[in-house]
Amino acid sequence: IIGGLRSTVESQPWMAAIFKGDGFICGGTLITPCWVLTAAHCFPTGKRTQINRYSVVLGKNAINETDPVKEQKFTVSRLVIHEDFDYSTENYTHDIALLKIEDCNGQCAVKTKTVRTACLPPFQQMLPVGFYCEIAGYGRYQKGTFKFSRYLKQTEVKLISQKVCQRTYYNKDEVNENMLCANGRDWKTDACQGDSGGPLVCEVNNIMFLFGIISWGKECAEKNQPGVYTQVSNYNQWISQHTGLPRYTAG
Ligand code: 4AZ
Repeated sequence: IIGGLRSTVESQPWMAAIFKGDGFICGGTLITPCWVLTAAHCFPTGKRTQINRYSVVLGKNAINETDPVKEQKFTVSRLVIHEDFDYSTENYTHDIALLKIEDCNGQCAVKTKTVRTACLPPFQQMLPVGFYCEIAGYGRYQKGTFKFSRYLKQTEVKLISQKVCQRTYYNKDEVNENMLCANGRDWKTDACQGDSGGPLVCEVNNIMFLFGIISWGKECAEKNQPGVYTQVSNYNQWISQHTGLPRYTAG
């Protein structure tokens, strides 16, 4: 996250950190005790992904430190990458994947002060243009350096109209109705490399809903180059089909 603030898992308790071996690769969001939603492009496609190399940590404030009181650690028992996600098209449509998590006793996540689910928005719900939401991640924190943040960060971003995003900032081949765009105040704050897969959550009636998955963007925090997110409310059916969740879950 470029700009914004240092965050804590207490304020982003749905935040998941995804690792391949010992290396941090992507963010994710806990949507049920057993399932984390993330970006498809976090995983190699083509060959069969080896799920035994991945792990997920919930309740993590700092990437290089472990806090056994706050954290819950899991292996991945299933990885579902969207069938129509295709790297080779150089278009990130359907950038969505699900991880089923399981601890060493075969259990899923337990709700605590630092671990909690985010809700899925109702099918095809759209928020008004200009609505402020928040994003969080452990990714790059400065333009110009490739270092990832040691600590979880968060920032506020404002939703942009799809048409303006397609016509003014990007083009129709790049941005489609399965994506949403958002920019930070004065284009100075944004998601960046390493934040992919993480949450864009919006508060509606005091409930935090996962409206977006951090997906891509040209550069980070550059004027007229908004962050692009997977539009989660287009995927309720896909999510329920793979997790067995009801299509609309609030609370
Ligand atoms: C990335 O590479 C990435 N500025 C994610 C988000 C943005 C740019 C790049 C948005 O994971």
